[in-house]
Amino acid sequence: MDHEYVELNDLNPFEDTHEISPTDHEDDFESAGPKKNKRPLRKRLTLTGSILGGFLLFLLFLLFLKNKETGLNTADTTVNQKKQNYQLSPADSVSYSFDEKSIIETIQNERANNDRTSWRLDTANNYTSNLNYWRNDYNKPKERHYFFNITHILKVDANNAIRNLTVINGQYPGPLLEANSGDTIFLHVFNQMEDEPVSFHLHGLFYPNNTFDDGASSINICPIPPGGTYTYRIPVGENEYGTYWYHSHWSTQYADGVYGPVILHSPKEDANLTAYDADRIYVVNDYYYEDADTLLNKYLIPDNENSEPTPDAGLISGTYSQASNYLTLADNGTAYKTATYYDPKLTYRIRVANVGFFLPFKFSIDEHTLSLVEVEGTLIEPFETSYVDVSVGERYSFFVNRTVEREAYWIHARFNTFCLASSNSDFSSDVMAIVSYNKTYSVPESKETWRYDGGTPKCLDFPQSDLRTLNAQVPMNKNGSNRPDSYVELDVTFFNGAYQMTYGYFNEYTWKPMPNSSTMHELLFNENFKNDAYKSNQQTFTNNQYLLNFDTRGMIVDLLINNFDDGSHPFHLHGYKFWVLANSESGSFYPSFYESHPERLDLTNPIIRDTVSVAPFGFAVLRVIIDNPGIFPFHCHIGWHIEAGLLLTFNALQSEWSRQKYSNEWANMCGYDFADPYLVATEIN
Ligand SMILES: [Cu+2]
Repeated sequence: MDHEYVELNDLNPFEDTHEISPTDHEDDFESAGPKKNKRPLRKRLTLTGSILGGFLLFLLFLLFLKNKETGLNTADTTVNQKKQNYQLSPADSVSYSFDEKSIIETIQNERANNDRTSWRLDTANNYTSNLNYWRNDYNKPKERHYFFNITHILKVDANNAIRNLTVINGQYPGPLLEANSGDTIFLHVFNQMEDEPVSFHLHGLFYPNNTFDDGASSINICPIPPGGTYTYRIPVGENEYGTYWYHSHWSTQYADGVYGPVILHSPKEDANLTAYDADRIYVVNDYYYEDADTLLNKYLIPDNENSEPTPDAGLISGTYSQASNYLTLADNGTAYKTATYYDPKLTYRIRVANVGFFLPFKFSIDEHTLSLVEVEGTLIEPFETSYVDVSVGERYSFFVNRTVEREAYWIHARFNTFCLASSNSDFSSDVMAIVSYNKTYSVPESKETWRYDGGTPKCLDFPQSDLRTLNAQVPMNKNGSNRPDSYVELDVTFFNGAYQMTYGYFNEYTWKPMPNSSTMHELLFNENFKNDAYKSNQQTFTNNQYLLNFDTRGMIVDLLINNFDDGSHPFHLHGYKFWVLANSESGSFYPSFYESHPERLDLTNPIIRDTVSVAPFGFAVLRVIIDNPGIFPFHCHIGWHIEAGLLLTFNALQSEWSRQKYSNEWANMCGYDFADPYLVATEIN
């Protein structure tokens, strides 16, 4: 047991304080473990020096017992020890630690003064890349070690609401992760929560030869149980660069704060872009005043078709207050809006990601044009626009040009409330942040040009045909036809099933997470599951897992998605990017259309991306080449819809990935009996 580990628990300021007797304490540890839908009382132990030694021995003994029961290895793999181990090879290994002790002390001091603001990450600084640092390391592959400590912070005054957040290293939102192409990211996670598992997914990354660590709970991996640690090893391919993000892939957890941006740098990318000397990312999300698991339990109830919880607010890089008086405070109000300074002498590359749970938004900067150059790691022919629509999970980067010179401007993320099932009059859909070109400035007037035109309300994304991949050719069948080697028709619906519960369906299949295991784990170790999936059947459905099995390297596969639902769905495929051959707000696409309606396909240089929104009653045709072995979920990225089962799984090249190495830690994490809010929700009658 590492001394610092105990000290952190002892000092934990995220927990309400009260004195407890040794007897209470014993009960607390004996009943440690997951508790369904019930947050245990937070307790802080205040121990005098005389009983500290005895307590430590007692704790070690309990941990020993607990390890014997669960197979967990919490005693000898603390984050601190791992940090020391990895520092043994300094030549090619860099650690990015965080000063947790300093954050804790600051928060404690603040609470003593009845002031709670330092739970906020300073995103105006943290979400700015140090380009020289990364460029100096080009073509020198390194291990990049990041350390995440996951806790709840209770009753914070977070953007107009007193609520609990789930946070990384004591702050909200999560820190920027960066790497160069060819590096390997090691994400060391210590789950310090008592009541929830956690799992991390880096959205859009390919995880070459290691999809065991993709992080999708109960699909690629079992989540990290309360008190557990795990290290995700994430190789970054030579051709992986651009704008990404990470989030918890456990249930609805990322809506409570477990997310952040990712930037991958590359000389190959730089060579194709205008030279730039500053790089900044904004993450934008819809925001709820209640915990996501509480909202999920209200959403997944009988006879509640398509009534997703309505967000209460929107945030830009973790901050925005809807209260108008905050917006008039140019300097004192910086805690209530994100204010970023642009040096007028520099060329800025600006990135934006929708890290939300439900709604798309329209991103713009007053009196600026945006020149889009990159979409989800794909370089495009520069596209000039005054705004860009961003659905959940999508990312863009662009250069900006001022059309009028002022000292400051508003950024707008205009949320599309036409996508809501029911309106919320408190939700101000125009979410704002500041860009200033002077270090001092007065608050500008809003010059937003978007107006509701009175037409039919629509929940639509950017026209994908405006986005043209740079220097690319669509992979075509060797026989010269428009048809791929194989296609899969996917009809998307939401309808009432058992107990009048509404679920999301691909064809007749809805997903439920496999309890206490993962699809990948079952495919490796469960003979029945393996035999079923691994026959020559391209489509199988076992234990609520809808699998598309492709075991020929290089085969071209099209997904023909017909959306028969009245909502938009931003679909995301893990570990791959797809060519958007078609994406239309009306009509359908059937296999005979390859010959009868070839005009519905864009076969020149359409956009290649990992997330695309399919309009209500619209369709999309997405083409992939099967070249990355592993297990990859394909799902709607609206958090509520994942939990409603709108998810299937690619089983790509099983003959290859099943021979890859996985760690004992990966295999041993399954079998832990964690509480599953999804299962709790479905128990309601
Ligand atoms: Cu959806």
